[in-house]
Amino acid sequence: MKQNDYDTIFASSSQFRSAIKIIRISGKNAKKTSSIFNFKRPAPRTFGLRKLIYKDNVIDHAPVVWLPRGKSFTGEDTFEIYIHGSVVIEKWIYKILSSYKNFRLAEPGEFTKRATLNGNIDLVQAESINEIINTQTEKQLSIAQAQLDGSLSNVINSWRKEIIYISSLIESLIDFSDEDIPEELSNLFLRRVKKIQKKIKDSVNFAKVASFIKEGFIVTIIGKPNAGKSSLINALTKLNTSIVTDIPGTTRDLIQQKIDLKGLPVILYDTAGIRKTNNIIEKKGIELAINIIKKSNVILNLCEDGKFNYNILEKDFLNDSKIKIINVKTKVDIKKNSKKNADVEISSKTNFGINILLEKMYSYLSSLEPKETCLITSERQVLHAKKALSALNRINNLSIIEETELIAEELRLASKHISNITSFIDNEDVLDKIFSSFCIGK
Ligand SMILES: Nc1nc2c(ncn2[C@@H]2O[C@H](COP(=O)(O)OP(=O)(O)OP(=O)(O)O)[C@@H](O)[C@H]2O)c(=O)[nH]1
Ligand SMILES: [Mg+2]
Repeated sequence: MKQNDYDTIFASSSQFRSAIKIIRISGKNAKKTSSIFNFKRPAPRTFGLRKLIYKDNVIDHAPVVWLPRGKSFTGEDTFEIYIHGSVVIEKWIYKILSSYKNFRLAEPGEFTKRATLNGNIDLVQAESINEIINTQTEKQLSIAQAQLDGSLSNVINSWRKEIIYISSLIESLIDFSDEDIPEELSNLFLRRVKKIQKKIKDSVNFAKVASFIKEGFIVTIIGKPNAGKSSLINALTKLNTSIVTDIPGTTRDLIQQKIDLKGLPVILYDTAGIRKTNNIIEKKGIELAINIIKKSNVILNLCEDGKFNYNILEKDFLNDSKIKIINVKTKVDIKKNSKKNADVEISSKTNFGINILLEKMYSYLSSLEPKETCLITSERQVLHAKKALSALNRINNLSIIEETELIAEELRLASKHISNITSFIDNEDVLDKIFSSFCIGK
């Protein structure tokens, strides 16, 4: 533990004016809070309404809670003071506390870091606390909650146990001489290896979807100049997000707007119409359009005459089955009776077909969503899972009979990487990195 981990730290629940602010004081000297502010310490874990007084000045009337070590979030002695949410009261209390030896303002995430160091929560749970605070959709919240309540940690521990079990199988093989390794045992070994490889691989794959759930699925509107792309983004967002004119080549920049599609975060992109041009600005816009197409989950391929042009899509993407292309015929309020080869017909002017289009986008994107919520999500978690998977995959090329020791070594490595997902094993750099993205007070 670093020297400053012995300090008593404090911070409030928010930096802004609010109805109530909770000032949390945690550490070896937290107990002194009651004598500093001249009030009687309530019984542990019960609210007591107190007058906070410092040098004869009344600072506030506030409920206070005393949480002795072992039964607090951080695991340390903790006081919580529920002050009226004034910045003046907050700053005054900070000033007084700071004047005492070994008291200081907490760093970002420092309370959670202490909870982790004291073994109250594991790394996955610590990360989930930040996720919960930053969550923007219900699905994202349920994934983060599953991490906090330990369900994900249980899954990860079950992987580790399985790898240890497989190790024990391989250890028992070492005892046999080469010829008479029982076939059932080697079959059992291979079956179990395959199974755990699949489990971890599925999780790594789902992590990608989890990142879309977090950052937003990408839906890109493309089509020839004047096809009605900007009018559509405006209709979908119900905002004047993008400039609309009857001059072909109006949009050059990538215009982006986030929408909430029945709980799914979606980033909509309006792009420059794709055509051959010598205009340098338009060319750059078309480049941007092509780049975002490659990252998209869904492409809305717009066309006003129903002759959908796949040139651009065919070249690069149609073999990527993960990108869903929806052919959208536009301006149906004016152009009628054309060929019916569109997936949806819309008019951004009258809103005809807009809800059907949203429904189609939703049904595809929600089909990508993993059904379960126990998912690894952070880059750190994915990195360790991938390393464990590589070690397990290397076993495929090893001989059970001749390379038992090497297999055992790969299994040890896999097990170590899996453990690293939930525990930090004296690596404070990992902790510092995780907690630096937290807000103060957490
Ligand atoms: N009647 C009618 N006109 C539309 C509709 N959607 C777009 N327009 C018109 O078509 C013209 C081009 O619309 P935009 O939305 O700017 O088309 P765009 O695809 O963004 O064009 P660029 O940015 O130049 O590539 C404008 O004059 C719009 O008013 C529609 O549903 N009905
Ligand atoms: Mg446009």
